[in-house]
Amino acid sequence: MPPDHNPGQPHHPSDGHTHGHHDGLPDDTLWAFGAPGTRALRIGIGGPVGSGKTALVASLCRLLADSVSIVVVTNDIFTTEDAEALRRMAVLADERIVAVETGACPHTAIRDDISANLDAVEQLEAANAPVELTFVESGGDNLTAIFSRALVDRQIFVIDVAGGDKVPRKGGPGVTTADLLVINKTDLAALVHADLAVMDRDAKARRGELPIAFTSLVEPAGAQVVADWVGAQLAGWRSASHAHR
Ligand SMILES: Nc1nc2c(ncn2[C@@H]2O[C@H](COP(=O)(O)OP(=O)(O)O)[C@@H](O)[C@H]2O)c(=O)[nH]1
Ligand SMILES: [Mg+2]
Repeated sequence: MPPDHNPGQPHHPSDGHTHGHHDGLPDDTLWAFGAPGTRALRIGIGGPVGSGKTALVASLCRLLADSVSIVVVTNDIFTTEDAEALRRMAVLADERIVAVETGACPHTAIRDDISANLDAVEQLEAANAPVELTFVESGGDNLTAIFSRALVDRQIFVIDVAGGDKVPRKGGPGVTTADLLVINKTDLAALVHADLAVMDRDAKARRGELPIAFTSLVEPAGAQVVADWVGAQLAGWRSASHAHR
């Protein structure tokens, strides 16, 4: 059970708590506020524009939605394009997908002023109850965008090989600290002369023991390795809830 959890007191970020008091705890205790298992597991999906975040959300929904109740919040700067794309792909019922329009600063809406996202998440989870898994796709901007631990329990950072094999070496908090680093578009590696072994080595140097997944989402089961990781997180979330009872 997470040491900071108190079942009698909802731990809401708007009452001034931050994730800072989690510092130094083992990663498995880093669930966002609230009792593990009493709500959906929330997973953030961040990374630069075009790296494949929406494609990953779509693939994960295709792989998991038969067995898990899923909702998705997308963040776009001025449009609801990602949400519309997911609806067109019909990976979930329309009412399970909601867009937050973030205005100028997409990273602010997932890291600093998370209230619009948290409202969207809570409303979506309530309207589609019971929800087991919530994805929050960030509006991509650059390598620095990460999610507040008050918004999501786990975060996946997606980069792609098309930017060249230097990207993991450049580091940044997404590459370095995300719970899972996805290096996408491996199908394009040869075309852009990106060396996957170099990306793997540099990413490991930045991340230590944290996991890395190479994907090609143009392949039908390209996201299976990520779906397996999500399944393991979900199992951890559920067993944390049992341990808590
Ligand atoms: N070749 C290739 N294209 C991909 C892959 N994943 C995504 N794409 C394409 O990359 C573009 C951007 O993907 P999208 O999911 O919208 O990126 P986002 O901005 O991070 O959400 C789209 O045209 C996708 O079809 C991949 O693994 N391989
Ligand atoms: Mg997108």
